[in-house]
Amino acid sequence: ASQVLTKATGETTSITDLQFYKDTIAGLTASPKYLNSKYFYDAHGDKLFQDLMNCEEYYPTNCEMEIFTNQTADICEALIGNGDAFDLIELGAGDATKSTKLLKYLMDNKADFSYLPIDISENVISYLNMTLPVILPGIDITGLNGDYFDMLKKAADISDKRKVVMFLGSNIGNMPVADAEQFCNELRKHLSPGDMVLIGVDLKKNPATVLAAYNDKEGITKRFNLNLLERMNRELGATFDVNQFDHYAMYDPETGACKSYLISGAAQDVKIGEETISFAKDEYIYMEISQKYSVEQTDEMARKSGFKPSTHFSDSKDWFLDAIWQA
Ligand code: AVJ
Repeated sequence: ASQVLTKATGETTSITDLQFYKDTIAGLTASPKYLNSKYFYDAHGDKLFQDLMNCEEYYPTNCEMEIFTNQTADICEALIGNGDAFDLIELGAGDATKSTKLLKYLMDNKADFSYLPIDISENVISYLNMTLPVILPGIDITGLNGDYFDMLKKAADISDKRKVVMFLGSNIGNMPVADAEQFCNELRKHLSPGDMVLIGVDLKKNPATVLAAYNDKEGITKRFNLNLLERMNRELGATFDVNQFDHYAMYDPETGACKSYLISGAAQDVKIGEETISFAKDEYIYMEISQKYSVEQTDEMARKSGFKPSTHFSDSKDWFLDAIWQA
């Protein structure tokens, strides 16, 4: 029998109507099997990602934090431009630790802006709506929970001010290159001349450094991946035994693709809603890509999608790039 869920509103839905369920079944009945890493971020996943950002091997957050700490004024002055009021929209805001550096500078310097964080995690948006006004009294914040472009449209409906879109933390890396290009194209279509983008990109570097960041010794990345199976158990009533799956990460320095897989330790069947998914021993589920770019490739992607690449900000090791693109 199909399971029925009761939403916070009291409304009931069948799990088979959930987008999460539909995407899960599509991925696990495909060959080879895959899952969408955007579903990593439930409350447990948010916490595990926090732990990851604090772990020794995961360098991107520290690099971008160094950029935002040492070059706050230069970055903010570029965003403020001629001083006209603007909407500062952040795609995938997370805990906003990095952007808070910029927000604080903008508040201290009386910049005329509204902050519109967008995130796939409901948990993240309610947290930001509650905590940011405490940390930054007087901030004009409207958190939007949902997919990037749906929420970008909503943001455009709320206001017609100049838009500055931040897409930080190498979130763009969670798309294969072709999808990233298409994403930037679509982003450009949602913007007008005068608008700009601040994008954070993880750069190609020593392959061992990259691989270690996605294969940490403590096994946080493994738990981060396994959490998606546990989330299916929690939300979709799936029957995954996570002890029957192992994590495998690889980095290809030629293409810059860093990929994560879960490998089935045994032949096994897993029930999800009305479906039974069979795994062969050693079969993989493709979980996530974290694509790395060169600086030149980043500029190239901007141009291809109709932006003018302008200022580059990077850390002292040149491991990470925050770039400004003009619409
Ligand atoms: C949040 C997408 C930037 O790909 O580096 C961290 C997520 N995955 N470790 C990344 C992640 C495994 C992270 N992003």
